[in-house]
Amino acid sequence: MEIQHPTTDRTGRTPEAFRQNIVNNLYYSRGANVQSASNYDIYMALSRTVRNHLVERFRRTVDMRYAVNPRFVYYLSAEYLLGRQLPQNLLYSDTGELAGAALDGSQFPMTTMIEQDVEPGLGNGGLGRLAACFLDSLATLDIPAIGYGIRYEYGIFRQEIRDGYQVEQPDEWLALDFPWEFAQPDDMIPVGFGGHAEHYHDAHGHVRARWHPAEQVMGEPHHILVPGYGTTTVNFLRLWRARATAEFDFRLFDIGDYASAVQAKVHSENISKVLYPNDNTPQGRELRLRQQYFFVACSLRDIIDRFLRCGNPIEDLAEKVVIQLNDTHPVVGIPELMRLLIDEYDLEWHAAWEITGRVFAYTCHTLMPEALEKWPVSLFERLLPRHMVIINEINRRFLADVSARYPNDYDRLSRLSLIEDGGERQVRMAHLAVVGSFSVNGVAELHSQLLKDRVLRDFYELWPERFNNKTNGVTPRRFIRLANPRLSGLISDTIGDGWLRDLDRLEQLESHAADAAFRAQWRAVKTANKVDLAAVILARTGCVVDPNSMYDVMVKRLHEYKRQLLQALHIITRYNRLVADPTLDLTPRTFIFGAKAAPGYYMAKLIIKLINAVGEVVNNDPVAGKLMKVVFLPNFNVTLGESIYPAADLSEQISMAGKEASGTGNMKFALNGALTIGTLDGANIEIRERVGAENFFHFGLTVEEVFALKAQGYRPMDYVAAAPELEKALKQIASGVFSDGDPTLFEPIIRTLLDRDEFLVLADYAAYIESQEEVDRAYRDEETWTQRAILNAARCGFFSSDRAMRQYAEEIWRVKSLPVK
Ligand code: 26Q
Repeated sequence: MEIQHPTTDRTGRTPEAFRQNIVNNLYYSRGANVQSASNYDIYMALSRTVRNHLVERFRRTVDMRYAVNPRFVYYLSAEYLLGRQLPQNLLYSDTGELAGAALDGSQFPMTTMIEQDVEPGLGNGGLGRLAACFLDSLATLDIPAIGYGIRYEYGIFRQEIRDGYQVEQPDEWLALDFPWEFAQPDDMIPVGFGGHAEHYHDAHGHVRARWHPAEQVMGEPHHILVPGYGTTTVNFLRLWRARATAEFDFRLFDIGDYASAVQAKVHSENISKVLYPNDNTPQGRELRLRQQYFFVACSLRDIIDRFLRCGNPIEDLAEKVVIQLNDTHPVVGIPELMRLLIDEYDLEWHAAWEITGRVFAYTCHTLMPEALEKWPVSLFERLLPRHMVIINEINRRFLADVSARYPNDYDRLSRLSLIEDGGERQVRMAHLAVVGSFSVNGVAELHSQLLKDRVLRDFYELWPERFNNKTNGVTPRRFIRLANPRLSGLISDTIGDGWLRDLDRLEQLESHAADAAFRAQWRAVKTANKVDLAAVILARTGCVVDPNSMYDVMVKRLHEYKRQLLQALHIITRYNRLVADPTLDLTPRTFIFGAKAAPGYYMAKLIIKLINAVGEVVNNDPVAGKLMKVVFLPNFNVTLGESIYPAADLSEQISMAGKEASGTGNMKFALNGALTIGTLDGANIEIRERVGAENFFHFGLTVEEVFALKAQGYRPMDYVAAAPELEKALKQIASGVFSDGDPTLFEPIIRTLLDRDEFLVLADYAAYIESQEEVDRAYRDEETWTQRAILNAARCGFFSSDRAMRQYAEEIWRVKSLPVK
């Protein structure tokens, strides 16, 4: 059959054609007409119409790559936090104006349409959002790339705040049809679990192994298009949904066993049911390991099939395929590829290991020892018996090499081993990742250095050439252009619109920082964004805030190491100063928080309650309430972030030094013209280096000082004794000032702070307060503040994910951009 490619745009780019397409979609796929249509009908018809505009580019991208057979990078990630698709796809397909014209004068305004667009929350926080930014940049750079992940039926929970407490609600993002995906039920891939490995002699008399899984599950692929900005390329994200095998469906007819057949089906399909809501603390549940193996097995099968379909021989896999592992979550891919190469493609161990080690590259996103994933050997043996045998063999050969290099160094062997001994034996996934990859990268300079010096030190001694840094970045399309259209307009009016694909051009704003007229425009943008956010705050919390006050913002996952508590102590201190002296001339501030806590993280949830409780007291105080407000915005997610970053004056990045691998919110704020108050942690250090120390409020212990203090024996009480205001704040929390006189409620918080204070909140308190006083003074000089804000944005072009992806492409992947002709 001759395949006809469309030579003209089938979708039509005139307002009339666009309108007609909406009407046709409405009529034929919704069975509705304009008179009968609901908001959702029109939203679906509009989204399908917009998607159609991307399909032609997508087909051209796929067909061209099939013909050229280039080297591909595959990004494996258990999480993707994509954010809303409609505004992005309107922008990237350049149909925003057409759509606006089509809806103009109807009862279906664009804002209503966008409100219908549900964001797929298939991730927890930084790591998942980074993956989404990377996909955006890869497409924009025309790099042949495919993202692989899991199509969770329930993404990150929806957070409600009731009586100051977090309440989790299921995220039913698929309750209505999701218009942006293409399901491919005709392209399922089988995945095995359990059973045993059998050894047999092949035709040549060689001993070989074959895995006989006890259980089989099917992976059903779903595509989401990933368009590049300002280019023809449209890549895609392939997400796997778990489906029971047809066999189960047949068994359902066996009435005698009907109930257990349905149960078995449910068991299979549970794999992609829900995202684990932990961030930076792994949960060692069997289902989680099943999720990981499920999506990795489907993805590798898919990658190899695509490779072979292009006519390549399996021995050449590493020439055409490079796989980036987003943290340890997909690391089971290493033994899985070994299994495929050895058991299914008959390669010798040595050849298979050589290929595997040239295919995988590993990104580490953590510094927390407890966040390093480990799985009990017993669980592995039961779920993936063949993989456990392969891991043991990898370990045996690896440790033999180490012994040859460091004879009789048994401590080193046990430190390096892929298996942790002593107590329950566990597979160390980060060790497996390093041993099986040719590249190991951290996500900011400091983080990469700490990996070499501490977390993975023994491995660095073995293979220094494997270690490298790739500082994170964020996409300027979503986090400036879409989130902050006012600022984007001002920037484009000033320096043209080339910055959207070349963020270093923001440098050209620098000379305008000295121009009072430009500063006034910049301020007008910020004020308008603050007015918009005030409306959001009012709608979500009922709290009235003053857009003329400083917006001091801390939005991120709730974690003790991120130290939301430090900000809470600062707020209480300010409050006390105002109550003590109502004439005090403090800079008016609005403290804005947004944070989800892992549902099982007791302390994190109690900190949310504390922040709300402090807000309750402060906001209702006749004196203090005039000069400060504390708001906690429920359900912080990508969409909410898009209305918060543009409105912030001050960005809080106050983790204990040595704990935040990079942070990416810090970049989003700086690019939107907020100043940062922060510790010398993660990418804060690089932001400060670039914007200049005079445009950054830094405080607190450095990593070296943190280590020294801990080594010498940290005594939190010393810091309480030295700071009467701190002592007072703690006493207030402990005595029930923020809990209607109940001294028990926040006792656990007081206890962790006074007993152990693992994250040195009290040690950094005084420096933080002092730095906040400096912020107060600086904010009063409006012109200088604005100048500093402009310089922050102008000097942060480096933090574009385009730059990050270029570095990965050149320095790790050796993949080239391949524009669609
Ligand atoms: C693992 C096993 C079982 C269940 C959950 C997990 C799990 C899930 C998510 C472990 C960790 C995460 C997420 C980690 C994360 O978001 N890390 C952040 O990554 C960002 C991007 O590199 C950095 O900017 C942040 O500093 C880092 O905290």
